[in-house]
Amino acid sequence: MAIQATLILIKPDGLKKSLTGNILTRLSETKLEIVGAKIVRVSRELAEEHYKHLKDKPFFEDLIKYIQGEFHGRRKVMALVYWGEDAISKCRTLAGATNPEEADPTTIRGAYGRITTSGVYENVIHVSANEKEAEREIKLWFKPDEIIVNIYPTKEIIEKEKKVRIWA
Ligand code: DAT
Ligand code: MG
Repeated sequence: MAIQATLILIKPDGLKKSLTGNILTRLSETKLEIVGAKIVRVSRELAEEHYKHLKDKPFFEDLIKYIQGEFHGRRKVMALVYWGEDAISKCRTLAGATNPEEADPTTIRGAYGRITTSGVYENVIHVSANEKEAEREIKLWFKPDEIIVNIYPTKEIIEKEKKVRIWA
């Protein structure tokens, strides 16, 4: 038994189909703690970095378009960090198999996912697959201050002459 963190993304199809509540309700069965949550506009750069291990796959370009929301009208996903005992396997089990047509119907992907006629796996949710991937992905999607527990070591630096947006 290990205390783990995992990145969860509710993908653009999940948001478009108003499945956020259903998905969060299913994930609450794990009794894990949500320690970070936000809506993210996904840049091409972020999408490519997130899926960089799949760069050579024939479906890579569609995957990037899908996670960027190009098939669902708005560039957004909901990103969450779930934290607690065996977080990764608990969330992966609830999410179900990668191929939504093969996923057990009682899982999130089995219940809500589909493969489009052009072959895109619209599988509603992303869950980090292992601890190494979770660390890489959480650090990619979240800043330390956006997570309310100290999962990974941090450091403080002084940043000068940095352009930031504030409320006008
Ligand atoms: P998972 O999301 O279950 O961790 P993965 O990391 O192997 O699966 O792949 C990332 C995403 O890429 C997956 O959620 C859907 C897409 N994908 C994987 N294999 C695919 C395939 N054969 N055809 C189309 N999309 C695929
Ligand atoms: Mg994966």
